[in-house]
Amino acid sequence: MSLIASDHFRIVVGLGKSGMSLVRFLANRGVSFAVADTRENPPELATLRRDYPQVDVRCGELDVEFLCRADELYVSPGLALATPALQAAAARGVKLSGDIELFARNAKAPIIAISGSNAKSTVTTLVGEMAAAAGKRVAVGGNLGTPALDLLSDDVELYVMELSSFQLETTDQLGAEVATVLNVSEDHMDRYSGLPAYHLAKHRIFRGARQVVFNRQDALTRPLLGEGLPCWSFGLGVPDFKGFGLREENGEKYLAFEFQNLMPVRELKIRGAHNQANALAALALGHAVGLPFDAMLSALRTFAGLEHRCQWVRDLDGVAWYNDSKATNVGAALAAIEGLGADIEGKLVLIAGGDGKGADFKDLRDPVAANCRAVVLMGRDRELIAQALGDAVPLVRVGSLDEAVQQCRALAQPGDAVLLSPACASFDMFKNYEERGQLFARAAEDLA
Ligand code: UMA
Ligand code: ADP
Repeated sequence: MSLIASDHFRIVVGLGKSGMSLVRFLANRGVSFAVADTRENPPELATLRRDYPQVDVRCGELDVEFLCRADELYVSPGLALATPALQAAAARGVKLSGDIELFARNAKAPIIAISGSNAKSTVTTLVGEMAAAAGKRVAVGGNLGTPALDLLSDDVELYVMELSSFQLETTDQLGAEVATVLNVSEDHMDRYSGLPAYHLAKHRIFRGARQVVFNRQDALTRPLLGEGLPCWSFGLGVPDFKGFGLREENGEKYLAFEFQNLMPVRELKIRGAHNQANALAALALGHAVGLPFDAMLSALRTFAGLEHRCQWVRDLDGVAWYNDSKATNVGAALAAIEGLGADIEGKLVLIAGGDGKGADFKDLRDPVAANCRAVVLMGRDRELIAQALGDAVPLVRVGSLDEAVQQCRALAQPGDAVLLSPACASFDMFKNYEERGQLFARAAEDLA
């Protein structure tokens, strides 16, 4: 039975991947609905017309009168709730909701809910692999991969969901078995009035949660409403009661839980301190839902990381090339610069720049000065980064990614690493971060 009233009329706003999953969900349950999108030709229009020709679709500027025919709007995470037409409809009593709210109301298995400014996809995938290693029928998705509603099935024993702040804005009661915000640093400042508003959106993940995981090294990850809930923690320090962390014994560093060493850190395939934190977060989430340690540790031993996240591309003349195209904000680039910078003999030659989404780049200056030989800058906001970096290291401006790769070849010395970690979104020059990463890897591989 679906927990959705069938006598109401809904409008799906936004016809991308999540919009199309809403269409399938509502159509399968016989709910009456229409679709709107501000774009003249939204990505799923052809699919909708082919599979659901009877559905009324309005493309182009949102029409408030049309929206007000609905009791409830399911708004794409890609559209700001502050959009005037949505606010006008809300002011006239139309409820604004989203796919994750519907997912939560209809999911029958426990949900592990994962948000944060960075590391969401890595931790979500890792927890999914841990659950699979433990023999659970697990469904993994959300902001990553398959849209939430497409995962719903009576067969699923555990949902592992990556959730963005945009998705959480339209979610009232998630009711997760365990929820976490992995870390909080500036991102999407073009959608939020500032860090407090973004922080508030992320913390909606804790609504209705039965357990919480927080990061001991980031106070902004502690739930504001967590009083009385069982709390587990992770961090790179020595763990205490209900904590996951690192402990050193006889010169060997271990992943540890409370007073028990679990596994030597060197057995992890993923590199860098940030990835040790990610492994600990995944262990904490898995432990909270009762996954056994042996299965979780075996998943940790085999997980080699995701594409475009500090991914090794090749070695050439003593220089290693890394693709970290997924670093679409300053916090992610900082983790890569500091994590990789500490791991190599020489210095980094960094490629940065793109669509900065309104970020402040000043936090890059000191880590860049400490770890980089030079920075190659490209994209729309390259001058903003140049201003923030000042005279920390030599800066080279380029007009294309191919030119950036050529410049890095000339600048890097044996022992160095070239790192694409842009601290920016890719949309000013590329279709998405995947395309940026693939083009970088191809250009690096083509170097002779
Ligand atoms: N758009 C319009 N008009 C509309 C609707 C959308 O102009 O009426 C534009 C907006 O610029 C928007 C973009 O289209 O940003 C994409 O919107 P969409 O509705 O087509 O998006 P979906 O394909 O449904 O993808 C969304 C998530 N996208 C965003 O949050 C921007 C996907 O996350 C998610 O995988 C998918 O739902 C399934 O759940 C992507 C993402 O970039 C990967 N997320 C951000 C991030 O990770 O930083 C939050
Ligand atoms: P998300 O899904 O939140 O974007 P990903 O797992 O895709 O997270 O990683 C995105 C980027 O974040 C990577 O490119 C990496 O450099 C950086 N990163 C990974 N782990 C951490 C961490 N624990 N803290 C900060 N940044 C991280």
